[in-house]
Amino acid sequence: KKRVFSGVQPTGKLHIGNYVGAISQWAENQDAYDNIFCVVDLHAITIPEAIEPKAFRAKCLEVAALYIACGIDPAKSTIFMQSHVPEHSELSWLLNCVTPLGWLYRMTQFKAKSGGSESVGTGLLDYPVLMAADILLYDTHFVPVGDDQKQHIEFTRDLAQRINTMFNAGLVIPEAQIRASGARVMGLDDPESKMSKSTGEQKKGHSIGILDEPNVIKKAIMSATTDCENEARFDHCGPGVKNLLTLYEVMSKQPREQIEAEFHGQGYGKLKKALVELTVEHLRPVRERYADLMNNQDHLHDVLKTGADRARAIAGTTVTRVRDGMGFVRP
Ligand code: AQP
Repeated sequence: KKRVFSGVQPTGKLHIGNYVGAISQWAENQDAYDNIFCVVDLHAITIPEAIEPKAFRAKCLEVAALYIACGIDPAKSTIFMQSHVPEHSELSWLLNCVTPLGWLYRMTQFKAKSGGSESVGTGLLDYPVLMAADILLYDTHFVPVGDDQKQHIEFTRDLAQRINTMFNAGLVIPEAQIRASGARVMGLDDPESKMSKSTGEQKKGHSIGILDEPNVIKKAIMSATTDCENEARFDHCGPGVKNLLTLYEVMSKQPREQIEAEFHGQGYGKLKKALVELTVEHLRPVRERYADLMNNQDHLHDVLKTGADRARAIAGTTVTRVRDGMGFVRP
């Protein structure tokens, strides 16, 4: 089987964009691949000002539990905490030394998150190298992610090619797996910008949290920004309505023509109400499974331990290959 690797940072409020763009895809395709899913806690500290240790620890466990609650089956997929596998940090250093600085300065995520400030941590600039290490450690073929991660996957491919050429490291060149619809869910309050975990935590009505209660979901969708016409056709409507239609499409799995026939020319109230119902019912079992998992955290810790053991076994062989290629003396 081909191998899949992906992860989510344990920061902010996990939202329907993370679910649609990433986690639900992982769950749906589980049987087709050898799956490795990681809670990327080392990435989360690239903005250290946002870290409060007690809340951070809880968030890491929350994300691991959410993976399972969203349908990732530990019997089929390896689930682990990035910091439990030290090879991520080690390969990251080896890759750092062959990464041209200019490649990192070009990354749009760094530009957006640093805002041009020189006082941000070096880890923020280095984020794509750690992500490349995550992916390359497991000889990954496919990386299912949202649209915003495209540039980081391109970077990973370029870096793998560079180290293969320089040191014959034999790294597998991965490919991004980005869904055709729903790869970039937009903010409900501002359909011009991507739905984001940090904004979702600060601003009510920006996102639909995966764990939000039905009344919170209802409020967010009913107050979503739409435009003043009555267009509900995918190729002719404004960005706010397109966002709602796309969420409806992904969760209902109905063809576009059927959705357009149902909602076009009807006023957006009908679309919003139907989307509330669909979203609440879609996320209800996730919330219930999540509550069960948090009530018995021993199971969660067992899953993470088993996952880290398997991940380490694979990661260790890759690091040895790269070390050998570079000419390090074996311990
Ligand atoms: N709005 C989105 N639509 C579709 N997919 C999305 N993803 C993120 N936002 C959307 C995908 O979710 C996965 C995990 O995200 P992450 O934690 O690695 O990345 P992120 O960019 O930090 O997430 P946020 O929500 O944008 O957080 P902040 O507020 O910190 O910037 C990835 O596969 C990502 O593509």
